[in-house]
Amino acid sequence: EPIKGHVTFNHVTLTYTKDDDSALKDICFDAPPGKVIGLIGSTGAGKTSITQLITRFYEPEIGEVLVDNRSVKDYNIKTLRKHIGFVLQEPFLFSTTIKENIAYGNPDVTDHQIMDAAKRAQAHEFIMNLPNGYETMLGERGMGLSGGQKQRIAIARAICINPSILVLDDATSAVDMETEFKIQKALKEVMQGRTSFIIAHRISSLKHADEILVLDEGQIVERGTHDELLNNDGQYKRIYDI
Ligand code: DGT
Ligand code: MG
Repeated sequence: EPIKGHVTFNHVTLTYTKDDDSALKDICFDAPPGKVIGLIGSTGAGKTSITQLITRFYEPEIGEVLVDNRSVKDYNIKTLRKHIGFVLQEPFLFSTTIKENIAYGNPDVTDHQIMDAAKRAQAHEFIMNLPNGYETMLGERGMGLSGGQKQRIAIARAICINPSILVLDDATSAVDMETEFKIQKALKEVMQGRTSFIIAHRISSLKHADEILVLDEGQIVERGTHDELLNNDGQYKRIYDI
């Protein structure tokens, strides 16, 4: 049965080390397929930790994490991870061609799919302006590309994986707002019926999320849509006003 990507957290508490405070405290939310969930909050608030529990990179101390109403513990970990796409702020690129970098981890992908993914990730145009287009060789860790260009290559890679759950962890931080908006629109289209998490520091990145969770010191302190949160006059509004 295909994974749809419905993610549920039931009273999840995560403690990395015994002596430390919990990194996550009593986290509850429901992310049905088709929805875009935004995560915002100051550094160390627990945003990345939440997404790492979905892949069972860590186990919660208390509570449970469900995918499609089934505990992540009951999944074969490889199967589970195959269905979750992560794009990180500083993506890992290899010293090979752009094309190989986009296809990385997905040997079956066709040239057509690679180009389509690059278009959606707003990467096609700059790739075509490189001396050898998709065959352009990158240096170590993607040398030769800007931070925002590397991020867009990584997003194209994630699109090719066709994930049931997509996590963008500060993945468009180096991309201008207009391009970011185009990428998000394209992702919303490709992720139809599946679930996306967008972690961001700037509020403009989350404007169109279906639900935004505002985290502070491991707790969800506010939740709602962009408009609802602006009306709340809480932490989200304060970040917005800066
Ligand atoms: P960011 O990326 O700087 O905006 O911060 P978040 O919101 O992604 O925070 P996160 O989830 O990385 O960290 C939450 C807390 O957990 C923070 O106090 C650091 C701690 N923490 C994160 N990862 C680890 C880990 O692998 N080991 C230990 N011991 N602590 C960790
Ligand atoms: Mg983080």
